[in-house]
Amino acid sequence: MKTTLYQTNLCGFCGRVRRAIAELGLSEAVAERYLESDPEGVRALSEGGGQLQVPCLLIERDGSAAQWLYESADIVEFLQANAAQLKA
Ligand SMILES: N[C@@H](CCC(=O)N[C@@H](CS)C(=O)NCC(=O)O)C(=O)O
Repeated sequence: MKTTLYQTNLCGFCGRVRRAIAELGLSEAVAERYLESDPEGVRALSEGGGQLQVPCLLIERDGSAAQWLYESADIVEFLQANAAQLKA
């Protein structure tokens, strides 16, 4: 499973997810894209996820369609539930 956090620097909801990533020891496991400096990321989020809202966690699993998970609380819950697998 591969995960990528789409975010911006100033968004407080993104900061909440970044803190959870750090607390769970997932900094190496979750890739990050900062949309202020990533126009291709803006396009990918908008077209793939369907909404230009951050934070959004892209979850890619072998053999499954990509999942675009919005809402900081839902992202934190997903990371907590899957931390062991993401670190493996
Ligand atoms: N309830 C959402 C709120 C996210 C949110 O409001 N993000 C802002 C940036 S701080 C945003 O992307 N706004 C653009 C939009 O919603 O279209 C969460 O907890 O993730």
